[in-house]
Amino acid sequence: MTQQRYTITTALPYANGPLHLGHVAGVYIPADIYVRYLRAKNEDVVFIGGTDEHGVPITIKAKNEGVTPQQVVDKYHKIIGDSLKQLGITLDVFSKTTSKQHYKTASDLFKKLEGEGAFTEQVTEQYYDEANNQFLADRYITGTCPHCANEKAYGDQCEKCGSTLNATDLINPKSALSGNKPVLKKTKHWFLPLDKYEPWLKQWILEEHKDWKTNVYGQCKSWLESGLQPRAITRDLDWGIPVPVEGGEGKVLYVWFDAPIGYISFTQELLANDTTRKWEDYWKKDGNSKLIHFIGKDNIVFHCIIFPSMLKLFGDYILPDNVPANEFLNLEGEKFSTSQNWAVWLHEFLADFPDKTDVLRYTLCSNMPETKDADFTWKDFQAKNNNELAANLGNFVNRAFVLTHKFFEGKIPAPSTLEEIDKNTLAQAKEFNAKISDSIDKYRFREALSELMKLSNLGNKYLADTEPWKIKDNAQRVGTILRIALEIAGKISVLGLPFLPETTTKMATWLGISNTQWSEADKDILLTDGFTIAPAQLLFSKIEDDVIAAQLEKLKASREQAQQAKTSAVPQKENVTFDEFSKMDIRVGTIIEAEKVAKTAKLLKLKIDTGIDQRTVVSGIAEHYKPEDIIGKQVTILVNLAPRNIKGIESQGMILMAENSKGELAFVSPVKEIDNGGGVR
Ligand code: B3M
Ligand code: ZN
Repeated sequence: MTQQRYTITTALPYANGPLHLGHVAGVYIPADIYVRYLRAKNEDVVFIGGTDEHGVPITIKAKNEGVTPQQVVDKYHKIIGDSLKQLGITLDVFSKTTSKQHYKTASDLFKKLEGEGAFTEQVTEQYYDEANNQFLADRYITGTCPHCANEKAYGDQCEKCGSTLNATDLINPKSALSGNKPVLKKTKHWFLPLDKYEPWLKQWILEEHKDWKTNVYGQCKSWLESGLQPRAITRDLDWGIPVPVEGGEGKVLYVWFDAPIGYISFTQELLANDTTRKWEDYWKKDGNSKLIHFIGKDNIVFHCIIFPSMLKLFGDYILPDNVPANEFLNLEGEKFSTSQNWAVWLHEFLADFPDKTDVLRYTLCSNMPETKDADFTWKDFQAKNNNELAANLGNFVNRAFVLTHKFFEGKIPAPSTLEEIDKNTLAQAKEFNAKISDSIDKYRFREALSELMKLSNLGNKYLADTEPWKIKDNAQRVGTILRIALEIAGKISVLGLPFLPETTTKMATWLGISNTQWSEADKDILLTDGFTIAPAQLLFSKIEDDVIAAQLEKLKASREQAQQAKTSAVPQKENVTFDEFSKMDIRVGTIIEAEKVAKTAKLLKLKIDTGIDQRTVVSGIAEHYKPEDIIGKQVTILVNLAPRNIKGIESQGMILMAENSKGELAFVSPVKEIDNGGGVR
């Protein structure tokens, strides 16, 4: 049998924005821990990543910013790639789905399957913008939601009530390109007949993969039990990989068809000039590789059902051995939201905390959303740094180093006779290799990391129990104790490498350990007698309260900014003529009386001196202004609005108000006093 190999993939983020901590905790940290662990065990691994550069949202972003889609994806590919590198994510390749190789591989595979009759073709009716001569992707159609009457629902989803929609469900559909009403037009698409694969998928997942994580298995089960439908794998769009067969003109492959093929094409790019390894070794059955996809929960169906069906069709390809998908990470108790700018962006974190990459890795791993959604808070980040990394691990290593310098001039002492406590401690320390390995093998990264911290606890406790600093006239005993403490630090430097690569690499260097292979941690003795260790230095510096407060402030401020940008981004209403505008008689007036309207929360009854008369206006501002505070204020009033009866009061006109993104209202008042009755034009 060929030697065991591993093909490890990370979900390809869309290149239309930077990464936030949710992506990192869900995908990259667990994948990198797993891969570093495999490499430390001398396993043969390829670690694949890159950006997903197709799809409608990228074209929309480009259009909004007045640049080409290629410019958008190039920009974010770089930001994402750089930030992952800085975080110590050791991908072997970080490519993009706009690469030449990818176009070739994806087209070839499509052509092959098409030639074999693997797809079905269907003609459907889709919205078409006649002014722009093009079919409209669902995201390019807006209209009124049939469920909640939101007038700005998209053709695939209403963001107000959360319903999934078909573009044809929208009332009053409008093209986002021309603003016109789109027309329905026939178009042909290729479909992947997933229904045909249902029996096989049921057997393969539900029977043969009971070992998958419960959240993953459960989602697959519910998909499979509700019945699979054929899925369109082509789109009418001009951004993507052209459909490479006859009749495909003007159409591209659906982004979710080409993106997972990226894992294959990126492996091809990685090994193109490799003389000892071939890409097939990591993808074809006789290469004996285990394929493992690290993804977030929203990608489960694509990686467990659709891509495996494709791989099976490709022929002699391997299928995923496991898909350890994570749930979501929240931020300060709320969902990450790109549009609301409620996010900690990885590249910004790295700019603010360039020396805290391990602290981030630690925080996100110890709080990984493995079985349920988890929460990142800045306070927790601070606590993990100060109370766990600095106070436990950092303190232990520092004490062992300080004492070795104090009593042995920094030279690693040779051990002598072992007492009971020494033997016990060494025996306990020895168990950690198996414990941590077992947890990582089961994709339980939180558990693995907590074991690592227990090893550090063991070291701290050993020093506290033996109190070497109190021993008088027994250098041998002190030497033995310090040697054991340093050996535990050595073990941590080996077993901690997947989690805290920067810290543990430092520790290994300080201790003179050159071989950090995983199996080394099984040894009682890792260190060399007499080696002069580095001077004692702090592994982790404390994070002060003001640093955390500043981050919380920044988070809130950026959300407010996003909200403001959104308000100003409300689309302009239809044009009016100057004559139409001139019909409105808007004047400056002064509030001379104000009182609440009984039994209402929002209404105030105002008396306004308009310069022409004194009149009553009912205004919905009671939640924003107290009656006593506004007497004497100048406001603007539309005086020729037809009188309306509001709660039994005749309202003669309307006060003009400005509204911010939070729905707060403010009077529109002249900035210098104007005589009542002064016109507004
Ligand atoms: N780009 C969706 C996402 O970023 C998609 C993943 C592709 S993995 C092949 O969540
Ligand atoms: Zn709705």
